[in-house]
Amino acid sequence: MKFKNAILSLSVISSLCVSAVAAKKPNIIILYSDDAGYADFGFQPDCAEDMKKLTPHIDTIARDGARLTDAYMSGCVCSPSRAGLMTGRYQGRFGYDNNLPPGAKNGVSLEETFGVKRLQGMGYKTALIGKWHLGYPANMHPNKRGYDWFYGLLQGSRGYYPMTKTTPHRVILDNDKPTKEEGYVTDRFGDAAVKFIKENKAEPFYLFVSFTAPHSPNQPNKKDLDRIKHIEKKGRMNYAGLIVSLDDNVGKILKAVKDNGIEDNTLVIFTNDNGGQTATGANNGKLQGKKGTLWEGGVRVPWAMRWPEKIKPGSVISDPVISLDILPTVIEMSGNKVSAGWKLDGRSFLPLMTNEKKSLPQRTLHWRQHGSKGSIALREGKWKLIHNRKEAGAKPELYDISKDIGESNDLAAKNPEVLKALLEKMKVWESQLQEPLWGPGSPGNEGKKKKKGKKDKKNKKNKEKAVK
Ligand SMILES: [Ca+2]
Repeated sequence: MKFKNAILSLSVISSLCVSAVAAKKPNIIILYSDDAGYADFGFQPDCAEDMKKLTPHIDTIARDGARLTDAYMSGCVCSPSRAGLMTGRYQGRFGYDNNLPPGAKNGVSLEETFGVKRLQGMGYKTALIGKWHLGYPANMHPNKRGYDWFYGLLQGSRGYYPMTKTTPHRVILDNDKPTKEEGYVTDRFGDAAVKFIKENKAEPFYLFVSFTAPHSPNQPNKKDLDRIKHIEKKGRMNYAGLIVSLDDNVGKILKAVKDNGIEDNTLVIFTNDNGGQTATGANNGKLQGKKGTLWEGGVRVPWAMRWPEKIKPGSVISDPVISLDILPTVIEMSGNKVSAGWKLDGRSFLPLMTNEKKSLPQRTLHWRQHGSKGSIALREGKWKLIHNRKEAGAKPELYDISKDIGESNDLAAKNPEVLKALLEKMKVWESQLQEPLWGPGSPGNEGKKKKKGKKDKKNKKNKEKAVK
């Protein structure tokens, strides 16, 4: 009898241990690049020839996990895209169609709750390393929106080398304290991420590494010049240098995850904030358009993710996924439920990661920029509808994205019924949005012409002085 009781106790203890292990919440790491090209990563099937060997570390994320073929951001430029991802809501719902100008008094409305704030309340240790670009006022600071630790810049970009003259929005802050100008910026962010992982390995954490690379200015690390010398065009070569450093630092972070023994229980997502900026050297491959447009080249992004416990190595996920889905996925992974009251726009892609499902029910994805007179687009199944309303006389165009990823063959005239139904959906969605709170399309901003001379002078004044 005693023996039986002992066996029973042992089994109770062991089942308690099992449930304790099972209950350990997974860690989340989001590695976010800035303005990178769709064809500029080795893991992309149509990777540009000159970049094929430059991203070995990022490529391992796809190799050891999954590559997404139809991944999107909710915005086509930096700031709105981040606003959507971090709140889990279409940013147009709170007037965030446009980029946030340097030093603006606005930001993400204080009525919106950042997803990370919810995770903080669910026992996650949270950090944002790198670019913020979601509000300058003190009450919109990352520490106020749910990040325990902020190590980065408030503005949208900065020089990669120490600056002789910095500003409160460009300097790298450690929470609210300016740090000394030293080191190469991408390395500083990689090192900070490693530090955070080491210090927080024992608890579930949510780490968002918001690299500024490869956003301009194109200032590669001098030590990397040999690795990019095969690229002839100078702009493209220097851009590639930013990518090389990004990849090295992703490698550093992946190594820290392994060395700290948390690899199996950590989801790592690598993606990019908007379409590639071809003007500064990015290559979007077959996609039409670039950053700042609603063509696929403006919103479709490279995306790889790894989670050894759940994702089978070498998986390919082709069901469309949008950045708005990250928050509901992470909430589900943490063992919690999304509340209807949060009014999120995305849905969890957990069943796609675990291969429980190959696809989820069809839905409609939407985009808009510059308010009700700006461009608007949607995707539903194989169809992409785009209306560049800013161009005089432009009509809605319809593409079969499954066969025509480059959006070159307009099928609107041949499919009037599809066009009509999708236009109606577009109208219903748009009726739920606010006009932009600032910038193009905001009240009082319509028809405003840029004062070119004055603006150029201002830009020159603000130009960063990088010390190399
Ligand atoms: Ca960007």
